[in-house]
Formats: sequence, structure tokens, C-alpha cells
Amino acid sequence: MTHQSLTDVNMNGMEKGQEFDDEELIVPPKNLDELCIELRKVFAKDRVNVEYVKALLSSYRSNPRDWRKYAKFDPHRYTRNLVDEGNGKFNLMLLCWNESQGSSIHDHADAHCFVKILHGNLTETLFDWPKSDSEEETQLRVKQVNTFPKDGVTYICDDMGIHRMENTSHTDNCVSLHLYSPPFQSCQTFDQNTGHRNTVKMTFWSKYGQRTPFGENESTPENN
Ligand code: 2CO
Ligand code: FE2
Repeated sequence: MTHQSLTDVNMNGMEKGQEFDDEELIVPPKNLDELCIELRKVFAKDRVNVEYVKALLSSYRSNPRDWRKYAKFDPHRYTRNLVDEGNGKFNLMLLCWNESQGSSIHDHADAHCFVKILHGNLTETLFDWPKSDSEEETQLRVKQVNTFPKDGVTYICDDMGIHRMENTSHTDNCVSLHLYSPPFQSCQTFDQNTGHRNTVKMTFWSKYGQRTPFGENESTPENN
């Protein structure tokens, strides 16, 4: 057996020159805790490898045992439930969508947005940005509509457009895992018919499995 020096093989058993975040080398996380640990490592670096993060999220097989404690539904709108603050580099959260619940059309505040479906199906409608230089009212143009099944993964950033997410099922709810990096607390929403925009604050229905105390979300209702 030949002996490789320690400088040729790093702690992950990778040879020199191989990237730490090569998607060919992913070890599927066995649960949500393992996924969080790996995400913290990946986002500790200055540059985000979008393909790697997508592949990592895809490799995790959703298990309700892992995320049940964060899955809290509201009869009136979808909920945002904080799972991990990623050492300040990202926010990881569970979004819980009852039957027919959906978001407004919104942007992502110059952040990366990764989505992994944990239960049910989620439909994304992707729109072009409204022309920012015109006062003219124009309908937003639909670029694409996609439905993602359980364990499916998707990604959006402002360069790709703006979107609406909805659970179009009348019989099943949906749970999705969202990662935003860098974290953000407000975004813009858009009127589909006129292109008019509003800035809205985003809030958490719960944090680490505990209902957010009344008052912590300020007096303005969230509207994202
Ligand atoms: N961005 C929306 C939110 O965080 C959900 S749609 O998926 O990006 O509330
Ligand atoms: Fe979104």
C-alpha cells in the first residue's frame, strides 16, 4: 500500500485540487441536523456554489420525523417557521401551506433563494420584472409555471425574475424548506395587473419550534 502525504489528502479524503463543494462528492445527509451542519460549512465560505447547494438539498430525503416540530399551519395564510440562522450567513425555514394557500408575487432582496419540497407539491409561477422606468400600468408577463413534487428542489434569485408560490391542491397541505442567503427581513411585492410594487416586512410564525410571541412581529401585518 502506498502512503499519501497528509498534504495530498484532506480531512474529507479528497485529493489535492478537488473542490470541497464538488457536487459529485456529496454524502447525503441522514437527517435535517446533518443537512444544517453541512449547510453551515458551505455558507461559511465567501462564494456560494449554487449547483452544490441544490444537489445537497436534493440528496436529503425528506423525513417528517426531522421537521414535524417546525411544521405549524395557520388557517388564513402560509406560515414561515425559522429552523436555523446559519451562523448569520443564511436563514433556513419551513414554510407551511394549507390547501389553496399561496404567496403574493415577490422578489428576494438580492439574496439566493433555495427551496426543497418536504411534503406535498408546490407550484411556482415565474414573472418578468416590471419595467422600472415606466409609470405605465402593465400586466406582469408569466415566464414559466412549474410544479415541484416531494424532494424536488428549485432556486431563484432576482436576476431570474420574481415569483409566486402556491399550493394549488384542494386536498393536501404542503411543507417546504427555504434557505435565503444573505438573510433578509423585507422584500417587494408586486401587483400582477399593474406591476405596482410595495415593500413588506417578513415575519416568523415560529422560531425553533416555538410560536413567536405576540408583539415581536411589530404592529404591521406581514403581507408577503
Ligand atoms: N419567498 C417567500 C417567503 O420567504 C416564499 S416563496 O419561496 O421563495 O415567504
Ligand atoms: Fe419566494
